[in-house]
Parts: sequence; structure tokens; C-alpha cells
Amino acid sequence: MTSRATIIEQELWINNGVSNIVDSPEIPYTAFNPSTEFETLNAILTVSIGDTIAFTIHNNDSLMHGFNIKNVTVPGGPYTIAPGDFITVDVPFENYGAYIYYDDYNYPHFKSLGAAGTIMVGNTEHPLFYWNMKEHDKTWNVATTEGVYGPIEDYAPLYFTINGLSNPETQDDPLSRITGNVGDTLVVCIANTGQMTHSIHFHGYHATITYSSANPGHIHRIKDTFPVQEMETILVYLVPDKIGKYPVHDHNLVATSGNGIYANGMFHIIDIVE
Ligand SMILES: [Cu+2]
Repeated sequence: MTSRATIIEQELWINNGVSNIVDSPEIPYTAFNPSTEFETLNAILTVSIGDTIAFTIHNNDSLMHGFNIKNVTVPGGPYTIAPGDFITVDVPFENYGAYIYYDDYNYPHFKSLGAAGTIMVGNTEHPLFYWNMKEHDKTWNVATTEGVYGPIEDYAPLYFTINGLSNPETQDDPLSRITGNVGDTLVVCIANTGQMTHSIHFHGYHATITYSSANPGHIHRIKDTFPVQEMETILVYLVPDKIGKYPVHDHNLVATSGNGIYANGMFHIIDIVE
């Protein structure tokens, strides 16, 4: 297989809006979106090893924001972006893995408003699925937008999302809903952009770790439960050995609720056919 490094133009807008998951809580939210239209899903970027992303990042909000990428050198960064302003930066991606781009201004407060997305770096022809996991504390987020930055001890999220969605809306998300055939190689790119550990349990199947930002020594481990700490990422390969529909969920069980109601939050169904 040959691969050629390419330069990919990527324009992103930091938009603000609200999240109305589960019971319409109107949670203040910011996200990196591919246009000026707000959505709770942060743009998912996928490149090949050796590619460069030529970023243009606009701040479409009335607050100052920032831009950085964890475990990747951002030339001239980290950046701050004034309201209405934009920055441009070319970032080469040399290494296989999953990376988190995020707002590092007033960290972790502004990031906890939602502005953190994933970049998958890998040359693969297998089906890819993406889980960007977050928690949401409305009181904390309202205070943050008002310029009050409370201590982490006061952080008490009641809502939990994958790609900005809470079960059962997750079931309609083709990006995160793991589907395929027996014998396929399914690649799952999992990022924890929240502030508490999430431990993902696959029922029915085991998967193999091919990348771990926190624990490179875990590569090649075959397991069914994968703890992912805050601002860490893993890539797993899942090769289904049988047909079936099985749950996959956070074993930190509070995260399978929304405002105390089960089963919302980080809960999914794997669907494997013959
Ligand atoms: Cu379980």
C-alpha cells in the first residue's frame, strides 16, 4: 500500500448554543462545528498518517476561546481567539492514534462547555465508529458563561453524552452505533473529553486495543471493558465472532442516566448480522 501525505483544509467555527437532551435542561454549550450553524456534535476529523491539516478556526462566540491539540505539536500554539476573530495553523499528524482538539482557554471550564472533538489518524479501510464522551453540569456551565470558575469539587454532572447525544437518541447516530457482519474488523475511536473516568463495557464481544494515549503498554490487550480517563483516547478493533444485539455502556453507572433517569446517557446497542 502506498500513501501520500496530503494537506487537508479544515475550517471550524466555535459556536455557542444549548443542549436539550433528555428533559430539555437548556445546558449552555459550545462546540467546534464545520459551519456557523451550532450543533452539539464536535466535528470528527479523520486523516491518514503523515497528513497535514490546515486549520482555520473562527470564534463565533462573544467569549474568548482557545485552540490546542493534546499530544500533538501545534506550531505557534496554544492559541487564543478573540470573539469574532480567527486563527490559521498547519498541523502535521505523524503518528497513528486518536487525538483530542479542544478549547484550552480557562481550562477545564471552557472545555467543559463542550468544545472538544476528536481527530483519528490512521490508514485504515475498515469501518470506523466514533465515541466522543462528555458529562454536563448545567450549574457549572451557567457559572462558567458568567465568568465564575468554581473548584472541581463542585462539579456534579447529571447528563452524559456520546457525540452530544443521550440514549435513546444515540441509537439513531450512525457515527457511534456499532454495526457490521461476523468476521468484519470494526474500529472504534473512543475519546473522553469530559472530566471523569468512563469505563466502556462491551457485552457479547471482546476487542483489542491498538492505541492508548494514557497507557501505550496496553496495546494488544484483548478485553471487554476499557476505562478511559479524562482527556484520554483509545482505539480498539472489534472482530465479531457471532451475530447478535448486545449492550455497550459505561460501567460508571451514573453515566447511564440523565438527570437521574435510567437508561439515558452513555448506552448503546451493538448490532451484528451474518
Ligand atoms: Cu456491562
